[in-house]
Amino acid sequence: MNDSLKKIAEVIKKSTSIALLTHIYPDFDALGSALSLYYGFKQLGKNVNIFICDKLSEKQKLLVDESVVEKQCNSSLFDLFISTDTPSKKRLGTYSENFMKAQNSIVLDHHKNDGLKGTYNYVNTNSSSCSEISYKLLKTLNVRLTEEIVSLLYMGLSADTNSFTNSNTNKDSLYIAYNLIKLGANVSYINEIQYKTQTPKEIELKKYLYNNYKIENNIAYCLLSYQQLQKLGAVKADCDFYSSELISLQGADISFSLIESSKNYYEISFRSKTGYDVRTIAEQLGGGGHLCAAGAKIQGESINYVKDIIINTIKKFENKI
Ligand SMILES: [Mn+2]
Repeated sequence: MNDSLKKIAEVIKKSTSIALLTHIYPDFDALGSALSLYYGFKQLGKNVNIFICDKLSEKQKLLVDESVVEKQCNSSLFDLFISTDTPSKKRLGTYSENFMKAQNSIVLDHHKNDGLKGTYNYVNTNSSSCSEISYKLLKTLNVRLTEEIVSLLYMGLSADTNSFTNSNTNKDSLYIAYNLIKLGANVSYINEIQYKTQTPKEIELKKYLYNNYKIENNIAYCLLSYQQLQKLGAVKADCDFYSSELISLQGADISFSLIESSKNYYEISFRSKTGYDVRTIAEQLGGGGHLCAAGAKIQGESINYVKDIIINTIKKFENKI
């Protein structure tokens, strides 16, 4: 059951020290939704810290000030925990215990909930991004929407709609984008970094993708072992574009990337064309997400063994919606 943003704003106003969390392997929406709140709460005079377990990609570091992110979380210093863009406890990674044990907590999300519950919850699966929810919350709190804040929100909104091309693009997401631009979001810089910049590493990673992807019936995929990942000098976040790049292939209805992020630990990212549901497939593998973009994390003895599990799961559950 959802609490109103007004109620959530009251809880935030009453708190003094806030810990902000978001999901493991944060994407731009995770960063936009959490960091915009970070700067907003600072304005309200709160003591606020943001904790993220994983390393940011090279591109993310061009749009986000990584130096504000902290690693060591001492729960006793906070009277409120807030998680953004995260549907399950598992997705909070090493901070899940801090969140679960918190006296006072808030879940803000736009995924179908997968068990993560706060003392207060605002989950809206009709929102294209969690950044949209952060925007509404900051407005409810009467925070001054600075250029820095609206740029972070626009970054998240634009990323989760894939620059307003995904099926979650609608009049609401475009109207919020319009407002963010009106308030000074640095659209051209964000677009330049998100969609028009290729770092040398990204080109190497694209080469790897196009030399190694496979297409089996209507499924396009690419495997990347831990050894390869290290050889490419990349972290998992650098390869987040793989599944969306593959779904653009003609004939592919479902795509996935399978990345061994550390020895025998695999990250799967799914994409689908309209009419296919990858959330159900990800859920079968212990993950979650949206109809057209989902993910899961599994352990396995070899990359090919895990790949077979995924393909079999897709074949079993790919029924058109
Ligand atoms: Mn999101």
